[in-house]
Amino acid sequence: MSESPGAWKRGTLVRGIGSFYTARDSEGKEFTIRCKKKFRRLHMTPLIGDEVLFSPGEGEEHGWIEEILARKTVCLRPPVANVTMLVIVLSPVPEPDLILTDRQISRALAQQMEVVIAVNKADLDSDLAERMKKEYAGAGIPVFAVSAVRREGLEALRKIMTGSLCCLTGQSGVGKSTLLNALLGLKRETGDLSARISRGRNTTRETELLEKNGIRVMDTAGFNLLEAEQHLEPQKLRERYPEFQPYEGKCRFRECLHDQEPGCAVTAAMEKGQISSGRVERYRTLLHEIRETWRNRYD
Ligand SMILES: Nc1nc2c(ncn2[C@@H]2O[C@H](COP(=O)(O)OP(=O)(O)OP(=O)(O)O)[C@@H](O)[C@H]2O)c(=O)[nH]1
Ligand SMILES: [Mg+2]
Ligand SMILES: [Zn+2]
Repeated sequence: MSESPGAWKRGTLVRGIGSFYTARDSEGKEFTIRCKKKFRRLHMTPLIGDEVLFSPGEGEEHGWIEEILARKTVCLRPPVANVTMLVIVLSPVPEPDLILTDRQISRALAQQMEVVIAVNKADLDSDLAERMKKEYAGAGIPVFAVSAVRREGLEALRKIMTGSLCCLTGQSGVGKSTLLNALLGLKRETGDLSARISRGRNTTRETELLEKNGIRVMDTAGFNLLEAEQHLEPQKLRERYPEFQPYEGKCRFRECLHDQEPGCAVTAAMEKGQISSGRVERYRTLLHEIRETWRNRYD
């Protein structure tokens, strides 16, 4: 094994199973490497998307992760590093859970990630994408209508994804893996909806970073729940709503949280139809939840 830093290589973690990871170097060559114990002592878990320095193994032998380089961004759910564009996939079935979507948007924007929404299965319902466009226009989030099975609407999505490290996320069964296959021209495993429910688990269980034709994108396991954010001050939440920004400082109270305060400019804008009422209502639900978590933070 090459022990000296001079023999270390640089790569991106693209897959991982247990303590074994696959690093891909800039030429696309893959190496199996393991995580050294020192990282566990430092409470550092390598994440897919991490840039690492590693000592390659000799022959069949695996190598070792030597350093994890500073992360640009980090997500806990799905657990990934360095994502610069979050692609939230929604579909008519399973039905969108917009509070889950808003939680993801809020966390992504807090790290200056770009966010786009892909409304898949447009072949089943062409209306949903239009509704989502209205819902998220104020937040400046582009919405794309696509059908992974009919291969429709893919070009516009490919175009916006090019040049970013993208991560597909969304509930189980919305078609993330099918969409990724269609975007990159691959044939990876996807799952039948009824089979999934009877098995009670996701089709995709491991995060994987795929690269082709200048697109770098992660497929992740779907999830249906995201816990309240810990350590977020309630008054910081409003900063993550781009559509509130034109009204900040215009409420009667300087510290207005846009909840039920009288003279609230956000409420007035919502009543005039200038801000989506759904976004405001879900913001308030999240605000109450974060307040509760914040109040109990020392328990
Ligand atoms: N009608 C229709 N069905 C689709 C489309 N895209 C995917 N599906 C179906 O949706 C089901 C789930 O697709 P997957 O790609 O496995 O979903 P996933 O989001 O990756 O799910 P997890 O890996 O469990 O998170 C499969 O039966 C797909 O054939 C689409 O554009 N239209
Ligand atoms: Mg999948
Ligand atoms: Zn207000």
